[in-house]
Amino acid sequence: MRNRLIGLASAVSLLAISACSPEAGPVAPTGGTNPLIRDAFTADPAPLVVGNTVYLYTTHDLAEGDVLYAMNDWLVYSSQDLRNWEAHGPVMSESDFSWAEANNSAWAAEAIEKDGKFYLYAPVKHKEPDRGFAIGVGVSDSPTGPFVDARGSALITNSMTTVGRDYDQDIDPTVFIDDDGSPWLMWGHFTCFLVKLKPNMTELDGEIMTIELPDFTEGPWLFKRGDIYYLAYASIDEIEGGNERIAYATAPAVTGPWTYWGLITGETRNSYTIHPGIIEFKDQWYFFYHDALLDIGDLEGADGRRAVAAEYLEFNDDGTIVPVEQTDVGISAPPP
Ligand code: FUB
Repeated sequence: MRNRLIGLASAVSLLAISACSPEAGPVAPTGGTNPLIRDAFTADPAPLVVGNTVYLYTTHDLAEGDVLYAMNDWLVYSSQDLRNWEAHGPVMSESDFSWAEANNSAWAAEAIEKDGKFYLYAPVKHKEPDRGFAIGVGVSDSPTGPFVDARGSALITNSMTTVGRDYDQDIDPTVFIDDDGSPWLMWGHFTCFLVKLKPNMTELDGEIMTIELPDFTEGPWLFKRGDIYYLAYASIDEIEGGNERIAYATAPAVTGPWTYWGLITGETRNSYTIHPGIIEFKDQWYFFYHDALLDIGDLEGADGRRAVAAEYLEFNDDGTIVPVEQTDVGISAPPP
C-alpha cells in the first residue's frame, strides 16, 4: 500500500462503522459469477481446501464514504461447489490479540491445517512500544473458528524486520507446509520475508530471510504444483507505477532461487489493490482475487469496499501460468 493510502487509512480508522456485517448462513447464490461473495464487502481471499470443502477466509471492509479501510475482523465462507456459499461470520477479530492496537488493522490473513488444528496467520497493528504492523497466530479446532490467540504475543513484530520499510512492512502472511512437513511463513510489503516455523506452528525455527523479486509490493501466496514451487504476489511496476497487478515466480525449493515469469493478471477493476489466493480443488485450479464492483444498499464498491471474485487457473505444459482474464462470468461457465 502506498504511504498516502496508509496515512488515510489511519486517519479515518476511529470512525464508527456499522455497514455490511454479514449474518451466518447461506448467502445469495451466485452460481459462480463474480463477485463471488455478495453479503458483505470482502477482500484478500485466502481459500483453504479441507476434504471436499473450500473455506474462504477474507478480510472485511466496513468503510463508508471516502474512508479507505475499516477492517476489524476476518470472515470465513464455505462451499462444496464454489457456487453456493455459506457464511460463518467473523472467525476472529483484531481485539482477540490483547497486544494489538485493534484499530482498523485486520488485514490480509491466511489459514492452514496441521495435525487436526487450524492456524490463522493475521496482521494487526501492535501496541507500544513495538509499534507497527505485526503478525499474530490464531488457533482453532475448526476451520470456522472461533480462533484464539495461540501465543499471547506476536509471532513477527516490526523490530524483527529492520530492512525495508518501517511500520507497515509486516503484513500479508502466507503459510505453506512443504512435503517434508516443514511449515514456512512468508510476508511483506515492498520487502518479501521468509522464515521457517517450528512444527508447533507458533514459533520461528531460524533466521528471517529476504527474497528478491521484481516489483514485489505485497500479498504473497505460496503453493506447490508437482515439483514446482510458485509464489504469486501483488506488484506495482517500478517505472510506470499504476495500480497493483499479480505477478509470479517459480523455484525448485521454497528458499529459491526464484525465477520471475511476469504477470498472472493485470490491474483489477475499480481497486488500487489486488490480492491472490490460489488452490487446486477437485482436479481444477482456481485463482481468487478481489475487485471493487459490488454495491450493497447505498454503498458502492471502492478501494475500501472490495469484493472477492474467482477465475479458473490454467497451466502450460512447462508449468508456466496462462494469464488470467478478470470476468463477470467467473467460474459459472465450464473451465476452458
Ligand atoms: O486489505 C488491506 C490490504 O490491502 C491487504 O493487506 C493488502 O494485500 C491489500 O489488499
